[in-house]
Amino acid sequence: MKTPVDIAVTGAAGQISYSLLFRLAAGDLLGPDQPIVLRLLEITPALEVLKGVVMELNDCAFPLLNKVIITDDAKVAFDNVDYAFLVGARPRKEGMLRSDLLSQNAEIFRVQGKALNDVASRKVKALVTGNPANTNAFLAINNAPDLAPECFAAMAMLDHTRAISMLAQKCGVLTRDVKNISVWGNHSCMQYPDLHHAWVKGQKALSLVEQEWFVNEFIPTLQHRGTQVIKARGQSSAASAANAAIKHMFTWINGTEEGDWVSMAVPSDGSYGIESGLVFSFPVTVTDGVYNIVKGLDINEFSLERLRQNEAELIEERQAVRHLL
Ligand code: NAX
Repeated sequence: MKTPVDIAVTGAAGQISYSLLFRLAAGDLLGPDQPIVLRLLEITPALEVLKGVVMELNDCAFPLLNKVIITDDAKVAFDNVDYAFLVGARPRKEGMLRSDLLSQNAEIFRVQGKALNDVASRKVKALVTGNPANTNAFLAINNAPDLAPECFAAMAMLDHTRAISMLAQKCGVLTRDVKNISVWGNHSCMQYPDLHHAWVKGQKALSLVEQEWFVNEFIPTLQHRGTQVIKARGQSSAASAANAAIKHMFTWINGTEEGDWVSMAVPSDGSYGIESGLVFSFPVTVTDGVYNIVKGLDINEFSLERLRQNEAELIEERQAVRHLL
C-alpha cells in the first residue's frame, strides 16, 4: 500500500462537506489504491456535530480511510497537507450587509492563509470554495508570502459544469459532447458564462443556438442558478458543489483533456487586460499539476464588457477587505 496522503477540509460539519468527505474517503479524488488521512477543521461550537459526521465516516469502513483528525486549530488541520479544501465560511444572515459578510469571511481566510503559509506542504493545492470565493482566495494568497500564488485557486467549477449541462440539454446531446465552455470572472451573479469558443460535437456552439437564447436565457439562468436551487431545495447547492470541488482538484492534479479546458478562478497574470493578482475565473489548461490561463482567445465587445464588469466587482470587493492584506 502507498503512503497515506493528508487532505484538509475546512467547514467539515457543513452541508457541502457532508457530501465531499464521503467521496474523498471513497477514493474519488486520488483513486482506489491511495490511502488518505482526513484533517477536518471546524469552529469550536461545531465540533460536536463534526463528531457525528466522523462516526458516520467510520461506520462506512472505507478501506482507504486510514485516519480522521478533527480540530479547531488551522495549524493542526493544515500540517504538511498537499491538498486543502477551504469550504468553511460564514453564511450571510438576514440584515447583514455584503461588506460585513466580506470582512467576516476575509478574516477567516487571512488566518487560514497564514496557517497554510506556516505549516502546509510547499506544493500544497488549496482550493477556496467558501464565499466570496475569489476574494477569499485573494486574501489567503496575500497572507501566504512563502507559498507561490499558484498554490491557490477559487472554485468556478460548479458554474462551469452548470454551463456544460445547460448547453448539452439545449442541444440534445450528452455533456461529454460539449467542449471549451468558459466561465469568466467572479463567482457571483456577475459571472460571464461564454459560448463564443465552445463546441458541441465538433460544431460551434453559437451556430447551434440563437443569440437571443445565449444572451437572455443562458447567461442569466447560470448567473442565478444558485438562487434557484435554494428556492427549490430550501438550502444551497451541496452535492453538486462537492462534486465540483472534487472535479476541480482532480483536474488540477491530473490535467485537462486534450483539446478541452476548464474554468478556474486563479491569480490573473494580466491576460485579457485583467488586473494582475486579482483572482479571476479564466479558461485554463492544466499540465503536470500546474494551471495555465488559455491565451489569445478572440474577445469581442460583448464579452469584453462583461469581463470588465467582473474585474470592477472584484476590485470593489478587494477594497472592502484592504485592511486585512
Ligand atoms: P454550511 O453553512 O452548511 O457550512 C459551513 C461550515 O463552515 C459550518 O459548519 C461552519 O461552522 C464552518 N465554518 C465557519 N467558519 C469557519 C472557520 N473559521 N473555520 C472552519 N470552519 C468554519 O455551508 P455550505 O453549504 O457547506 O457552504 C460552504 C461555503 O461554500 C459557503 O460559503 C457557500 O456560500 C459556498 N459555496 C460556494 C460555491 C462555489 O461555487 N464557489 C457553491 C456552493 C456554495 O454556495
